[in-house]
Amino acid sequence: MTQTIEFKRLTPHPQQQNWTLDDVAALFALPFNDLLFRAQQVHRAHFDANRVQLSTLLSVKTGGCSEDCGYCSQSARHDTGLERETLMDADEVIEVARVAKENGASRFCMGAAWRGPKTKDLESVKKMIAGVKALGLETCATLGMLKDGQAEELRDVGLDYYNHNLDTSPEKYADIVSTHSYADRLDTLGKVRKAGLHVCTGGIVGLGETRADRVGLLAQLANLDPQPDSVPINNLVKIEGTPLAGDQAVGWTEFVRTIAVARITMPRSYVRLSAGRQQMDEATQALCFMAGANSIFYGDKLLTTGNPDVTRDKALFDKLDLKPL
Ligand code: SAM
Ligand code: DTB
Ligand code: SF4
Repeated sequence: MTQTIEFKRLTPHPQQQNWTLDDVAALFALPFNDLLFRAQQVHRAHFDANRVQLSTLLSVKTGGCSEDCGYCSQSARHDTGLERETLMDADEVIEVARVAKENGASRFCMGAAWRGPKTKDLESVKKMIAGVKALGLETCATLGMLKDGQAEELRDVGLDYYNHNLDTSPEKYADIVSTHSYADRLDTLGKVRKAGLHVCTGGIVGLGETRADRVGLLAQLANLDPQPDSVPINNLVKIEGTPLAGDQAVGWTEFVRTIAVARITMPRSYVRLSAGRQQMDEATQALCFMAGANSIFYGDKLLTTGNPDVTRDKALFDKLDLKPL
């Protein structure tokens, strides 16, 4: 006999902010098709399922970072062969942003390989942000940990979003990074929220974490109050010379599940299918969109590694009848 599974029609509901680990684990454990179906229902209750937001990334200060994040090409503690670069000129950054806008991006994200910005650096970054904002783009920055007052300074020159990822579960974090703590990450997110900036925070799949760690990460993100505006889910890009380069990759179904559970637990957030798309086939990307991803990094480069080129992404959007937001 065929088993029929009944689903309640989902209507927009108030944000559930008390996701227990068991709730989140139960979503992960659903049969794959049931999970995707639920994720699509939630997605369609809150978003146009055929529109995807496009963010372009630029590394404005590359390499030589004091931190020891085990996945990162930019840590001074790993021998990855990456050339260090000093902070870019604001004019150069603004020109890259102008081209990104011409190509169809709606948000421009500036990343710096810092533990956090020093006062002098912040002045230069503020010029970049003001210039990018003046082009009519949404602005995002990811500069590491912030001190009191810095988020307000960034807001005042036109910063819209601040990205600061929790990366993994609280239990796993110390295996990945020793130079700062999970509490430090949460502290910066609090400062960002308090300044009224939009919060962008997510994590990485493929750090050698267990499913319980993925559950723990998503429960942390979903229980932020309010929930993050934007949730990047990265698939680890393996960088030779980093401690995590040899880890077993997570299977594509588990990656798609992670996107689907992020969508269900954070119904109003933009869930970004982030790093790792260059290594992912188109069918898996399509499943991620089906699972509720509605944002991508768009442009030939992420920070230090490649991303599908713009023509390839335009072709993929055509095949899937997706339109940029
Ligand atoms: N230094 C700042 C910080 O750590 O917040 C900003 C830049 S840092 C490179 C931004 C995020 O990129 C990290 O938190 C991590 O989630 C992601 N990331 C870095 N390297 C990655 C890799 N090899 N694969 C996937 N995601 C990566
Ligand atoms: C995020 O979650 N992913 C982006 C962005 N936020 C800053 C960074 C991905 C970096 C991938 C590896 C690299 O290119 O260095
Ligand atoms: Fe530095 Fe950020 Fe890379 Fe960590 S993730 S090493 S803080 S650039």
